[in-house]
Amino acid sequence: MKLCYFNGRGLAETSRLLFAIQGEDYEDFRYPLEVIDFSKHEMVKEEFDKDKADGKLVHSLNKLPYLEVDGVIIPQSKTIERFLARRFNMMGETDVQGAQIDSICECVRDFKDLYQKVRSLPEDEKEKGMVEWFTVTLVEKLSLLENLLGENGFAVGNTLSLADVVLYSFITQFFDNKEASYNATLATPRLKTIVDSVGGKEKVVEWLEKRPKTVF
Ligand SMILES: N[C@@H](CCC(=O)N[C@@H](CS)C(=O)NCC(=O)O)C(=O)O
Repeated sequence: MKLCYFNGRGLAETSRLLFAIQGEDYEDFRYPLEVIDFSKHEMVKEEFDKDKADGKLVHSLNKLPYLEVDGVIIPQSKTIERFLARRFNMMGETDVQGAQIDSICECVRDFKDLYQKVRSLPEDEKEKGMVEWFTVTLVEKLSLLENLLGENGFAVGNTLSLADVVLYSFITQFFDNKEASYNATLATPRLKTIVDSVGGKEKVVEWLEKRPKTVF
């Protein structure tokens, strides 16, 4: 399989984590990307732009990431994550567990969308907005999410699933202020246990050490 994205963590990193945990070989293709001004989305990505202009990316609607499997192009990061999770037996043991896993991942997606509103606050309101987000809003959201999580160290069922990896990735990889996001889990022991347990996995530690160091 070939996972194609920019040279960043972004929308591809959860899939890369799934590959790392599974110990599965794949091509981790990364278009070069030079960030000029992140806040204004100013970036140089000449090779991507050329392939896009040459019509080479139409099967992913000119967007990244995509996953290539047996010559088939699969776009959309969440679809790729669920596909890999199914392949790696990380979508639960029943269709109901699969739906529970999916729900948790969608909750995380909602939280990320909500956070984008805080990120786009005017500069003079941002600092206050961030404090409020990490100490009140996120803590409240995580407390509600805690009700969906299992008590035995896994989000759903008795084995590691996509939900565990998505939760780990959300708390430890997504935010700029990683200390604040981790601290927001202190009142949610089930979630914290999951985050600590995924982060303690040898294959995850190895991947974090060996992956390219990128700005996002
Ligand atoms: N919903 C899509 C969004 C894909 C997307 O917007 N990707 C961005 C990079 S994060 C992209 O390809 N941007 C290049 C461009 O729009 O020129 C997903 O989750 O995969």
